[in-house]
Amino acid sequence: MSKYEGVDFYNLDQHLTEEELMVRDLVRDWVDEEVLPIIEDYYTKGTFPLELIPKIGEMGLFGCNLSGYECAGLSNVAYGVICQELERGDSAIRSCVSVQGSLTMYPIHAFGTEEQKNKYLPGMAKGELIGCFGLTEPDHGSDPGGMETKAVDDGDSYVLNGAKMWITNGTIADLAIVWAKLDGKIRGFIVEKGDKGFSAPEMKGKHSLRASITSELVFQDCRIPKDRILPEVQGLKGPLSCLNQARFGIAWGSLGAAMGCFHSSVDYAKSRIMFKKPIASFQLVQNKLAWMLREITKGQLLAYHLGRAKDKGEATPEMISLGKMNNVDIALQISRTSRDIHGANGILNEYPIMRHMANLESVYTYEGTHDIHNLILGRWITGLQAFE
Ligand code: TGC
Ligand code: FAD
Repeated sequence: MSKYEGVDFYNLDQHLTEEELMVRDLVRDWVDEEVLPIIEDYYTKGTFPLELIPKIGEMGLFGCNLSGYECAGLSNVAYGVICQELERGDSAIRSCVSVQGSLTMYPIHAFGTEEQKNKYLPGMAKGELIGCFGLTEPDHGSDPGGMETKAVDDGDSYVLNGAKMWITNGTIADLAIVWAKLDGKIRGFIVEKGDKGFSAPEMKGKHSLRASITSELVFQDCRIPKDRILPEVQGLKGPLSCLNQARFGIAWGSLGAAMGCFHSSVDYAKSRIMFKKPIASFQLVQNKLAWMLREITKGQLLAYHLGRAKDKGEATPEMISLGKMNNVDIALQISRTSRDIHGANGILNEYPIMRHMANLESVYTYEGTHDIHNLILGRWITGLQAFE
């Protein structure tokens, strides 16, 4: 395949700062050199490339848009372009970084005590400690407010009982942010690997995100010290605030998967000869390529504007929902069109297409399903909630 040079039809690069361009190029080269050569193998084996974690830490990508505690303090747009480049490698790599930064470091940073921040954040920024985020339960996915995991106040400890499911990084995590009801109110707790009564068995049998670790979290009379509660937030807005951060990253990340598929499609269409001509010379194929570029370009403008709004503190949850749902939707459609352009070859692991397509099926569902985001927008438009 030809060297990947990015997709920038509307010259968005002119609006990125030097720092944003530098980090984007650093991650782009790293993905080309260290991720793409190994990822199909990990995907086939169904395991996560753990050896990448120290380098991700060294590059300062974990919690990169947080400040202090040895975090890089980059802009939200920088975080976005990082997610974009990582997901061109594989959604699993972006997922690992999203969960670590947006879903585990962010709640400690936003809602934790000074002691908690000092204890966990520097190690997490370096990738020495890995975190996960336990919100979803076997019977509560789109409606996390119905969660059944409970915490009970017992002297100098809290005792947790319940189960979480579909938890990215769960089995490899050193700590988990676990959302549970204490006296009927949702609270965030920090559970550490090795806490008695806590286990995190890996879930197997996935056809999607195969290079990502997905786990159950099980709490059976799991006793944790009182100083492991996140004191500064209660209610569903705690976990939902974290989701704003991660959904924002996905709005960018999904574009990376789409760009990878587009790049492969252009290359393939120019070299594949049928009816004695490159298939790129046929109008129907050009129509598909033009449509891909159109949707990627619109998605980029949306993500960029959202990022600058987030940098100014002006990105609302509904704006983030629109970004996540639109960009994942078009990325999934682009991956399917790309598979079509590659013909039978499109199903081979020689090309990244089916891997991206299968991954994007999960991305379409996690962090709020496509239709949950439709309903969030429907509520914003009409003032009427249609969830129940
Ligand atoms: P609702 O009445 O809307 O809100 C309850 C309270 O939360 C506040 N709130 C938010 N706060 C911050 N950010 C947001 N986006 C917020 N949305 C709502 C709201 O103001 C209210 O606060 P207060 O103070 O009045 O109590 O709640 P609801 O029960 O009607 O639920 C709304 C709904 C359905 C939209 C929400 O439950 C939802 O988003 N469901 C989807 C669940 C979801 O996205 N789960 C994701 C799990 S984590 C994951 O998938 C990680 S994948 C990681 C990877 O590998 O990359
Ligand atoms: P359901 O809620 O059962 O939804 C099924 C279908 O019903 C969907 O089409 C949905 O849109 C529709 N639906 C539901 N409610 C309504 C409604 N009111 N109106 C109309 N349609 C509706 N969770 C975590 O907490 N942490 C993680 O790290 C994490 N990682 C994940 C990794 C992977 C690979 C996957 C696949 C999931 C992960 N999740 C994680 C869970 C994810 O957030 C949930 O799968 C998601 O929120 C949807 O929940 P559900 O799968 O139970 O689907």
